[in-house]
Amino acid sequence: MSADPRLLANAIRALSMDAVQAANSGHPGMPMGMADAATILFTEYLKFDPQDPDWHDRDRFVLSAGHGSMLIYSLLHLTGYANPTMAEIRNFRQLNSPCAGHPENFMLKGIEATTGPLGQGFAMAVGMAIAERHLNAVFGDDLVDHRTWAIAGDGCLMEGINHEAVGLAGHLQLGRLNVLWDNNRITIDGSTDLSTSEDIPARYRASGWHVVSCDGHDFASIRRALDEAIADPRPSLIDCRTIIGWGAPNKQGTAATHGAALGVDEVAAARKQLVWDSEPFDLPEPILTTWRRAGGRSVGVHEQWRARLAASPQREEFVRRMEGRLPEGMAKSDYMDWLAANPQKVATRKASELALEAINAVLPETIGGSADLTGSNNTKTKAQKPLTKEDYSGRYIYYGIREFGMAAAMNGMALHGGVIPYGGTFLVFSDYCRPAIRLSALQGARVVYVMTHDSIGLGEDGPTHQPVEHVMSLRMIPNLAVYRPADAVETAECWALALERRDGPSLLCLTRQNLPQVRTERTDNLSARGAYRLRTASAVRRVVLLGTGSEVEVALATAAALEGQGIGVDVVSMPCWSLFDAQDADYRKDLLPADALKVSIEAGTTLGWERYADLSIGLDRFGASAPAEDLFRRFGFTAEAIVPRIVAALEAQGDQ
Ligand SMILES: Cc1ncc(C[n+]2csc(CCOP(=O)(O)OP(=O)(O)O)c2C)c(N)n1
Ligand SMILES: [Mg+2]
Repeated sequence: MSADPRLLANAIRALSMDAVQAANSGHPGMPMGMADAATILFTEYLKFDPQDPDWHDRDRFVLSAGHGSMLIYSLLHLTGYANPTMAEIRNFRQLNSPCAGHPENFMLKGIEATTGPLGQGFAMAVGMAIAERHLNAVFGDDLVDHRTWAIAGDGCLMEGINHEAVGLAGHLQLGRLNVLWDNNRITIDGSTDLSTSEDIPARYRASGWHVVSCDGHDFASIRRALDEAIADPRPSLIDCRTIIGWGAPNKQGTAATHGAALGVDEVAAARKQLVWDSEPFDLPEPILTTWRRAGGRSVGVHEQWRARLAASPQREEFVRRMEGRLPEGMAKSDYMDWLAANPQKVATRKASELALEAINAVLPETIGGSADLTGSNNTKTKAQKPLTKEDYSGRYIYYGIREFGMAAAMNGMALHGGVIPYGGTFLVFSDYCRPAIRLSALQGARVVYVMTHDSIGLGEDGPTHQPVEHVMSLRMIPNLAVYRPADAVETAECWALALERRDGPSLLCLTRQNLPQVRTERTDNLSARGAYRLRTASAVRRVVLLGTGSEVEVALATAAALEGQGIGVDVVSMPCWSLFDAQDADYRKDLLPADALKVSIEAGTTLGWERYADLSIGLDRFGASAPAEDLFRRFGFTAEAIVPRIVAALEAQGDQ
C-alpha cells in the first residue's frame, strides 16, 4: 500500500459528509466512524473483483448498519465498480439514483443484501455463511472457499433477532463469518448508557463466538484483530472501538452526527481537520489510483479460480446452481401422474411432504428446515441429513425456536445463491418472521415459507395458535406469492410454482387437517393462473363460489346443496391471489362474471375479499379451542350454514 490508509479512509469520509450535505438527508456519522476499519477490510482483506461483481467465490460483505449506506457507496465507487458513478453519488437519496437511502441489493452490484431494518443484515450474513459452508462441503475448496463479512452497529446487536442469529451461528460454528461491530456507544437517542448495560462480548463468547477488540482508528490494531478473527475457527465479533463522525471536530462522538447533515460550517471544519482540500465529489488522483489498485487486488486469485472452475468436472452443475437454474426436465413429474391415479386424503402439510420427497430427490440445491416444528410442518424428507458443524453437506437445518432468525438466514442463503432454502413454522408465527418475509419480497429472494396449521382448522390448540388475519395480511406484502392450496394436487402445483419463481419469495399456507383430493384428472398446472374453475354449474349459473385451501371442500358441498335447489353454482378454487390478478381481463371476467353472485369462503379475515366477492363468508374474530369440526360448525363453515345466506342474498338481489 503506497498511500497512507488514513488518506484513503478520508476519501470515504469526504464523500459521505458531502453526499449527505448535498441531499440534506442521510447518516454521515457511521461511515465517518467506520471509514478506517472499512478501508483496511476492503484494501487488504476482502476478496472481490469489481470487474466481475458476481464472481461466485467472492467474499460476501453485508453492511448491516444500513443507515451508513454512504460507506458502501463510497467503497464501491473507490474500488472501481462500474456503479455507482460519481454522478450517482452526487444524487444520493434522489429519485432514480442507485445510491438510495439504504443499500438495496437490486440497485447496485456489490450490495449483497438490502439493509436498514437493524439486525437483519447480520442475520442474513449468517445465512450467507451457512450457504458458503454447505457449498464448500458439496463442491470443495477449489470452487467454494470464501468468507462472509458484516459491519454491524450497536442497534444491530441490540435487536432481538441478534440473539437468534448469534445463537445459530455459534451453534453451527460458522468460523468464516466475521462481524465488525461499530462500537461507538452512540445511537439516535444518545449514549448507549441510556438503554443498555449488556456485556456484549460475554454474550457472544457464551454463544460460541470468538471476540477480539481493536482501536477502530488504529490501522495496526485493526489488522491484528482481523488476522485474529480469520485465524480463529469460531465466528468472530470484531469489537471496533470507534468514534461516530470521526473527523467532524465539533460533532464527532455525539448522536448529532448519526442521522443528519453536518451543516456547511461543520463540513468546512471537518475538511480542515482531515486536511482534505478537494472540492466536494472531487477525488485527488493519487488517492483514487491507490483505491483502484486495491480494488484490483484479487484479480490474480480470481483468474486462478476461473482456471480451477474450467478444469472441474463439477463445473456445469456448480454454475447451474449458482445461476439459480433448475435442472432440465423438472416439469415432467411422475409424482403428478401418481397422484391423479391414487387420490390422497391428507392434510396439505402432508401433501407438501409428499411433494418435497419428489422435489428433493431431483433438486439437490434445496435446503429445508423448521423452527422446531419439523414433525408438524412436515418439512423433512427421508433422505435429508441434518446440516451440522460436523457435516455442512446436510440439507436440513434444525433452526431451533428462532422463526425470525430462520427467515433472515434463508434470505441470506438465497442471496448467496447456489441453494434454495425453505423453512417451516406455524402460520400464526409468520408474525415472528414477518420483517424478514418483507425483506425476502423487497430483495426478490427465492425463499419458500412452509406455514402450516393455517386456520381454525388446526383445532384444539385454540386462538393463540389459530391464524385469522394472517393469510390476508401476507397477501398485502408486495411481491410475495401467497398460496393456499386446496388439496394434494394443488399443493404440488404451488410447490412447483414456488421453485420456478426466481425473483421472489413464496409462502405456502397448509392445513393441519385432512382434506379430500378435489382434483383427480392429470392436467397442466392449473394453480399457475392463481384461480381456476374447479366445478361448472349444472343448472343455470347464478352463483360463483370462491374458495381457498380447506374451504374449497366446503364450497363444493355448498354448491351441491344449492344445485339440489335448482341454483346453478360454479366453484372457483383460488390458491393464489397475485397470480390471478396477473391474468388478462377476459380470463378474470370469465371466472368471475358480472351476472353471478360471487361468494368467497375462507376461514379468515374478510377484509379484502370485496375485491372479488359480493358476499364474504369468513372469520372476523379470534377462534376458540375445540376440535376442528366443531369450530367449522360453530363459525359457519358448513354447507348448512352457508346455503341460507346465499339464498337470502339471491333473494335480496332479486328484490332490487
Ligand atoms: C428495526 C429498526 N428499528 C429502528 C430503526 C431506526 N434506526 C436507524 S439507525 C438507529 C440507531 C442505530 O444505532 P447504531 O446502530 O449504534 O448506529 P450509529 O448511531 O452508531 O450509526 C435506529 C434506531 C431501524 N433502522 N431499524
Ligand atoms: Mg452506535
